[in-house]
Amino acid sequence: MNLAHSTSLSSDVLESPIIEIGGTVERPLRLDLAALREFPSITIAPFDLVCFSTGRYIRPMESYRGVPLRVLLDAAGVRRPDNTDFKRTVFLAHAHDGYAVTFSWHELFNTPVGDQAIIAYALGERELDIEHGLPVLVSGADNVRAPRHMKRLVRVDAHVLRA
Ligand SMILES: Nc1nc2c(c(=O)[nH]1)N[C@H]1C(S)=C(S)[C@@H](COP(=O)(O)O)O[C@H]1N2
Ligand SMILES: [Mo]
Repeated sequence: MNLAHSTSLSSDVLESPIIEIGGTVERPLRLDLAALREFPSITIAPFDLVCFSTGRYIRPMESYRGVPLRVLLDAAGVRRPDNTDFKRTVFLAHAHDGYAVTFSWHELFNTPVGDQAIIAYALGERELDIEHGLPVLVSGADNVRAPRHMKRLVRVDAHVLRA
């Protein structure tokens, strides 16, 4: 029996997911599910999941509940006093499988997209589990939803782009 393999399998499937907020922030965060639930949560409206690349209709999604991404970014300290770097900051969100998507500071903090970009832990009446993507990073205001419906988010890093 391959012990290393079985150890990584069990930590994948059984352990509660951890989310990290890092990169160019004042206070990097490392949150388990219990810590995530301490933050104020919102729900987003049900929507149809559609793939951007193929136009394929995937399935209807019920209302997700979770913590707005910008709430966590604020907790991590994205804006620094006497510094306008935030205007050139983008956030790269990484999933367990290497899938990654961007958000910009402006869309999260200064457009309606930010009102509905959440890290979700519940769907309809049910708690999500890892099999259903827990935790799902979902952008509820996107025109086509699948690209930023990211299953198994692991971290979000702030990057300040150079002009
Ligand atoms: N973690 C992760 N989330 C992801 C993806 C991925 O590759 N990895 N692909 C996205 C894309 S392009 C699509 S079309 C949908 C596919 O959703 P499904 O796998 O639930 O059918 O998931 C989105 N979320
Ligand atoms: Mo897709």
